[in-house]
Amino acid sequence: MKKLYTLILLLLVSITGLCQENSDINLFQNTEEREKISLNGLWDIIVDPLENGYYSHRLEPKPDGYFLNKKMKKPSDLVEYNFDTSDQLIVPGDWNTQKDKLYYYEGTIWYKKDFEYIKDEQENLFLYFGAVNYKAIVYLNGELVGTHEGGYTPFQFNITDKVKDGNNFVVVKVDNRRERENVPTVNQDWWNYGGITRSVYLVKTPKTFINDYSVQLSTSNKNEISGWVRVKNSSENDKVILEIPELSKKVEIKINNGLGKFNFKAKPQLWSPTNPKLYNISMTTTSETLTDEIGFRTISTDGSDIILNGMKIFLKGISIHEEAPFKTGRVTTLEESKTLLGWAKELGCNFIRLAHYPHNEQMVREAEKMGLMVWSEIPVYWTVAFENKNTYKNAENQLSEMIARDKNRAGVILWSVANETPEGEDRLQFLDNLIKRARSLDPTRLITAALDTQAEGNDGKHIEDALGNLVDVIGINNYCGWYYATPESCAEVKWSSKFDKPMIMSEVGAGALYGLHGASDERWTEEYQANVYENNIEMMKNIDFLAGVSPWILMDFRSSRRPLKRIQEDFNRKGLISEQGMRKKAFYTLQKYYMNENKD
Ligand code: GCB
Repeated sequence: MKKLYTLILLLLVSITGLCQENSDINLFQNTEEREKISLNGLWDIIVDPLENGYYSHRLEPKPDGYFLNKKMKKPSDLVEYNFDTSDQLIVPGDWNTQKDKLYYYEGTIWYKKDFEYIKDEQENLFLYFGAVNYKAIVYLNGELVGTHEGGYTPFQFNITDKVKDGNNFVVVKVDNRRERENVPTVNQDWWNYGGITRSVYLVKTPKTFINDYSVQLSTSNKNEISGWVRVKNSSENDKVILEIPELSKKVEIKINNGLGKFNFKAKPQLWSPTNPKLYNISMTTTSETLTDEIGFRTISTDGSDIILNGMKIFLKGISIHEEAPFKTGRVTTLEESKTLLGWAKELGCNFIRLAHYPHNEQMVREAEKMGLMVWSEIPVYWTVAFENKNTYKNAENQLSEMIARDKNRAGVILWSVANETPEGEDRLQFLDNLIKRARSLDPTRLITAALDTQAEGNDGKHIEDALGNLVDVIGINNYCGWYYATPESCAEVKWSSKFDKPMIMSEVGAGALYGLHGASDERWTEEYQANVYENNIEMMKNIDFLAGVSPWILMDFRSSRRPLKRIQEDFNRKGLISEQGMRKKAFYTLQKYYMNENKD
């Protein structure tokens, strides 16, 4: 029966052609490895809480807004702003932690950067942003080139026809105001770091260029590698040569209407946490060669088990926010990502939950190299406006951009569509649509969501939220011993589920201030936090459908919901490590559990 179902699903996928190669998202694969000019560094900025540089006093868009980057030419000129003598901010980076007066700022800041360019008729030029939180309106030399909404995914614009020989300037209006219809919505338990938070590049390509590709194990035969490559401005008879030297493969791919599909026999070593093997690949056309590192593996479920490469695996994980260790603010360097991931490894993890939005690409690539399986999610968090069509479109776009960027990462095993959303018809329809979209873009990975909607019975907790029907793996967020009950009572809590599916305890935890010691029933002490972990671990050992754990959270992180002075000081203190890198007692409690856990 199961086999028949899989067969029908595969047929449907191939008949309808619903696959990532047909995605309308236009994003480069592997931007870091392309020929590019970095626009990172200092940008001139103007803080504009009233959007004076955008709207007239009649609240109409100004034709001569700040994006024109006007200069005074003669003494009688009136120009009430000047980028060249303004403040500056570093890109990539959030603005909140760069200037004290911007700590709480939510609104518009204009960014401007000058650059020199020598035009080459044989080339295309793109302006690429790793991420801007939240809304970006982008101008080149005073002309609009495009807009983007959503703070955690990349976007790019073709500026070949707009760039000039010599001096050019980019202006970006960045607005991180929270709005009810946005994704995320107005309330969230993390800092709303604004700004151009990830790298900005000018990416050069030949006229005919490889835009995107997918290379992975075939879903129907694990002795085959299959995929596709998309070539822009291709002509008839164009081809791409795909090489994987270590597997002695050199494959010629014919391009038809910009798309080339391939499928060939190969027996690569499979990627896994204990052997995170990646292969160097290259793709060559007559005008360029692109390289990447690709891992191959299979991921599926069987009843309540998660199956990696045909074998059951228990996910020993930890949740992580994209917050920089030692200095707070957004992660901006590879070293910061490596520090966070190194701590996860030290804990004994083979899995990380990257909460609550797509983290930067280097983080995902580094995790993959270190043998960490990844849960990646979009910020459909709490009570987004499920009934609103534009909110849905926005969420779907963020999901599609996340999948477009990371579809080649063997490390990513789970796409999560939501966190702690309240039950209801609009929500179920919204998430059903998102899940269908995720499956159509990527039929090779598992879909999950974190739920906090468990029913209470005399016999314990019961998982019956209808969302459980739609996902492959059920994430459960539960704070026994912190938001309810005493820590000691947690060991006895029993769980049951209506679904024959794997469950990941995607959040569990308690707050503690590093260095605060006391009794194990005294809030905020390291002892209390460790007590909560000890008892929740006992509880989890009794859940026979438990396939993994990712407690909340690796490191203390900034949140404007956490005002308690002397303890929180604007930090959510549920970290196992303080923001200064100090390990709390519970770090060792979880480490001991993972080191002794031989379920996989
Ligand atoms: C949750 C949320 C997470 C919060 C956490 C907490 O359930 O998913 O974003 O930070 O609880 O600390 O309350």
